[in-house]
Amino acid sequence: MNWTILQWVLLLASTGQIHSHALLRFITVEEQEAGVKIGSLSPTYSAPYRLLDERYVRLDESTGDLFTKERIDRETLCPSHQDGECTFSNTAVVSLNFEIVPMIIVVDDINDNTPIFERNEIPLHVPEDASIGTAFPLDDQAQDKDTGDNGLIRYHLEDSDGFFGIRQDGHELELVVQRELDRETQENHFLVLVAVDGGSVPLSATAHLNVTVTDVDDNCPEFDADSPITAIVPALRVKGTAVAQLKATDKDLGQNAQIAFSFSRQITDKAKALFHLDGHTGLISLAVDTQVDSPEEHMLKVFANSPLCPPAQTQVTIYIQPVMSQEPSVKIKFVAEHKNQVIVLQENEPPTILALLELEDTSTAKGTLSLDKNSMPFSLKPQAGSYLLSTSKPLDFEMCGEYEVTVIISDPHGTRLHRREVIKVLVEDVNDNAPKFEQTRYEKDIKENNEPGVFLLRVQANDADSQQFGKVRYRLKNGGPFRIHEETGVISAAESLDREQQEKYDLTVLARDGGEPSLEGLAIVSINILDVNDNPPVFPTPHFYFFVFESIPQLSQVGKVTVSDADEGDNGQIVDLRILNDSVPFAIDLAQGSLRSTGEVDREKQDRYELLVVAADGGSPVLSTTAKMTIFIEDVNDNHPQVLLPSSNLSCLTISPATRAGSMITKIFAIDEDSGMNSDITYQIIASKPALHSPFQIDEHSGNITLVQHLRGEDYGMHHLFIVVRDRGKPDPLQTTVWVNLQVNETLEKCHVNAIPEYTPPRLLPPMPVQDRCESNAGLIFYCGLCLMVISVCVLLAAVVVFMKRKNTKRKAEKKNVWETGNLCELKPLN
Ligand SMILES: *[C@@H]1O[C@H](CO)[C@@H](O)[C@H](O)[C@H]1NC(C)=O
Ligand SMILES: *[C@@H]1O[C@H](CO)[C@@H](O)[C@H](O)[C@H]1NC(C)=O
Ligand SMILES: *[C@@H]1O[C@H](CO)[C@@H](O)[C@H](O)[C@H]1NC(C)=O
Ligand SMILES: *[C@@H]1O[C@H](CO)[C@@H](O)[C@H](O)[C@H]1NC(C)=O
Ligand SMILES: CC(=O)N[C@H]1CO[C@H](CO)[C@@H](O)[C@@H]1O
Repeated sequence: MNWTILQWVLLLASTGQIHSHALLRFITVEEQEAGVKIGSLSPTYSAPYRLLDERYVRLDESTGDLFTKERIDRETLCPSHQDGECTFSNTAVVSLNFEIVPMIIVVDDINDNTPIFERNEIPLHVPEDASIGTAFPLDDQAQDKDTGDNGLIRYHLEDSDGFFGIRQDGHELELVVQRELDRETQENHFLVLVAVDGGSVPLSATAHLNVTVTDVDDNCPEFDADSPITAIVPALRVKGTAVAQLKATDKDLGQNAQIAFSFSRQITDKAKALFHLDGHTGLISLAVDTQVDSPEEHMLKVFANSPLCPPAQTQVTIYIQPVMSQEPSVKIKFVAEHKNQVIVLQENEPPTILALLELEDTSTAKGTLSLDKNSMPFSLKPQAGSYLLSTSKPLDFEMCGEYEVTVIISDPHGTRLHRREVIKVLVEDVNDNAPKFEQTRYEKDIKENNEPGVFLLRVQANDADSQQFGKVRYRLKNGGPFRIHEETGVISAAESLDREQQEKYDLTVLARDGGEPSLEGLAIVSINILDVNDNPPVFPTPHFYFFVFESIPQLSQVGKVTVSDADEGDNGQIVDLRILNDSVPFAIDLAQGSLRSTGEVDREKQDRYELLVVAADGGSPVLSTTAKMTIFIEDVNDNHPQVLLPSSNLSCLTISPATRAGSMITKIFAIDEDSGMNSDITYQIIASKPALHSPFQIDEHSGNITLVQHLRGEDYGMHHLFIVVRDRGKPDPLQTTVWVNLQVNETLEKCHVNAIPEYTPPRLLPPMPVQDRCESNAGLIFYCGLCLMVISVCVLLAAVVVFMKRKNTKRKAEKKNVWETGNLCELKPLN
C-alpha cells in the first residue's frame, strides 16, 4: 500500500468524510480537442475504473486514464465564476471493492474572448466648474468573459486633448478632469475609450465618449444620507416584496421626480434577475419568488441620473436568508442503468453497485441512512461519506421482477425517522432457465399394426423464463416412425409399427426455448410395441425330404422338423406340430422337433410316403401352416436272390454231343426283390462234377450257360455244375446256390437226376468278378490319389528337412560369434 492510499484511508477512518484537499484534482485547458489525456487514476487506484458521470470526460476502464470527451468552453461551463477556478466534479468507482473516488477537474482559461463594450457611444455630462482632479464614474465598462489576466482589462484614452484622464481602481472606472473646462470655449469633447485585456496576445475594444460640459448654475442629484445601504430579505419571499427604498434629491428640482434611478451595468446577472428597481421611486423589490438554501449576498450599485448631470452613485448590499430545511435529504446518483429514476437490472448479474446515495444534512439536522428490513437482497454501505446501494446477490426475475428498495433517513442514533425514500428496481428477464420436462422418462405401450397417426402420449416441458424465453418448442431426435407436435408435445406414430422388426423405441425428446441463444431440456420416451398374433408358424422349407432305410428300428429318429414363429409369448409358441395323415408309420415328437418312425416300413411294399405336416401357434386366433413331407424308404439288402430256373436242384438237361462249341445251352434265371445293387445278380460256377475240366461256362451277368469247346468222348455223361447266385448288396452280398445238371448223350432222352452230389462249398467263396470299368477306374483314381498323397508328404518332409538344416547352420553361425566375442573379452585387461 503506498503512502497516498494510506493517507486517504486514515483520513476516511478519522473523519468519515471527504475533505476538499482529499479530492483528486485534474487540470485541463478549455477548448481542447476530444481525446486529450488529462491524467490517470492508475498510480493510486486499482482497476476496474468507472465514472458516475460521463459528461465532458471519459475514463478508460482498464488503464484508468482520463481523457477529454468533447471540447469544453470554460465560459459556458462556468458563466458566473468569472474570477476564480472553473471546475466540475465527478465521481469514479474503482477497484473490485467499489471504492469511491471524488474528483475535481479544473478547466483553465485561455484568452479566447475579446472585451466588449455594451454601448458604442457613451454620453457623459460634466459641470463647467469641475475642478482639476474631479472624478466622474464611468459605468460603461467593457466585459471580458475570460478569467485571470485574460479577463483583466486596462483602459486608456485616445484622442484626448489633455482635458481628461482615466483612473482605474479595482472595479471602479472614473473619468478625471485634468484641465480647466470652459463651456463657452468647447462644449463637447469626443474621446475614444480603449479596453485591452491582459492576455499574452492582448485583445482590445473601443467605445466613443461624448463629454458635454454643462452650465455652472446646475445642481445635480445626490443620494440622501439616510438612503439604505444594506437590506435583509428573509427566506421565502414572493415576487414584489419591497427590499429597500432609495432616496436621492436634486436641489434645483426640489423634487426627485426628475431623478431617474438605474442599476449599474456592472451588477451580476443573477442580481439583475432577482431584483427590480423602480426608476422613478427608487424602490428595490423582488422580481421573482425567492427561496434559497444557503445565505446569499448581492451588491447592487445604483445610479441616480438627472439630465445634464453626471450620475450620483450608491451601493446597497442585500442579504437573502436561506430557507431552513428541517430534514436532511438524499441525493441519488445512479450507477446502474436507469430510466425515469427506475433502475433496470438484468437478472443473474453478480452483486453490483446500483447507486451512490449522498446524504445532504441541513444546519439543524444531521442524518444517517439505512435500508428497510425488507429490502432484501440489497445492501447499503457507507463509504467515503456517501452510501453505496448494491445488490447482495444475483436477482432472479422468476422469483421477483420488481423491487422497491426503501431507504430510511433517520437521525444519527437511528431513533428518529426523518423520511423514507423509495428506489425502484426492475429486473429484466434473461434466458437462464432451460425447459424442464415434467418427467425425465416417459413410457408407453402400443399394440403393433396400429393405424398410422395414432395418438401415443403427450410430453410437457416448462420454462420458468418469461415470454419468448419461456416459449417451448418440441422436437424428436432419431424419431424414426414417430412424430411430435412442435407446440403441443403430442407424440404420435406416423406409420404402422411391426413388433417383429423392432419391439422397443427409446426416443429423445428435446424442448427448446425461444432465447438467443436458446436452452434445451431433454427427456427419454420409451415406447414398447406389444405383440399381436400376426405371424403364422414358418417351416424352413415348404417341402421336407427325408430318406430312411427300410430296416429302421421303431422310435428311432428320422430327421428334424423345425418350425419357428416371429411372434412373442403364446403367439410365438408352437403348441401343435403333427402329421395330418392317419395310420402312417411316422410321428413328430413336438418337444424335440424330431420325426420318428412308429412302425415297420418295407420298401418292397411302399417305397415313399407323401405326407402333410401342420404346425399351429398358441395365439388367439390360432395361426397354422402346413408343409409337404416326402419320406423316401431306402432299400436294405434283405432279400436273397431267388432262382426261378432251374426250378429244382434235380432238374436236368440233355445235350447232344454234336452241339457246336460256343452255342448257348441253357440259362439260369434268378430274381432279387431288393433294388439297386441289392438286386444286381451275378452267377458263378464254383465247382463242377466230375471235377475235370468243364466244357461249360456261365455268363456272370445274364446267367447264359454256353459250351466252350467241342464235346469229346470223355465229356459224355452227367455234368453237375454248382452255381452261386449272388447279389451285389453292401456290405455283405446275399447268395443262393443251385445245382445245374447237364447230360451229354446222343439219345437225347429225358434225363433224370435222383440225388445231388455230396459237396461242401468252401467257406470263402472266390471273389466276385469286377463289375465294369467304372469300378476299375475307381481303383485307378484311388491309386493316383494315394500316389499324390505320398508325393505331397515327401515334398513336405523335404521342406522340413531343408528348414531344419538352415536353422542349424544359423545356430552354428551364432555360436561361432559368441565364441569369438568370448575370446575378445578374455584378451581385454582387467582394470
Ligand atoms: C454629444 O452630446 C450632445 C448633447 O447630449 C449632443 O447634442 C451631440 O449630438 C452629441 N454628439 C455626438 C457626435 O453624438
Ligand atoms: C396324406 O394326405 C395327403 C392329403 O390328404 C394325400 O395327398 C397323401 O396321399 C396322403 N399320404 C398317404 C401316405 O396317405
Ligand atoms: C440245391 O442244393 C444246394 C446245395 O446242396 C442247396 O443249398 C439248395 O437249397 C438246393 N435247392 C433246392 C431248391 O432244394
Ligand atoms: C443269353 O441268351 C439269350 C437267348 O436265350 C440271348 O438273347 C443273350 O444275348 C445271351 N446273352 C449273352 C451275354 O450271351
Ligand atoms: C455214355 C452214356 O451214358 N450213354 C448212354 C446213352 O443212353 C443210352 C439209352 O438210355 C444208354 O444205354 C447209354 O449208356
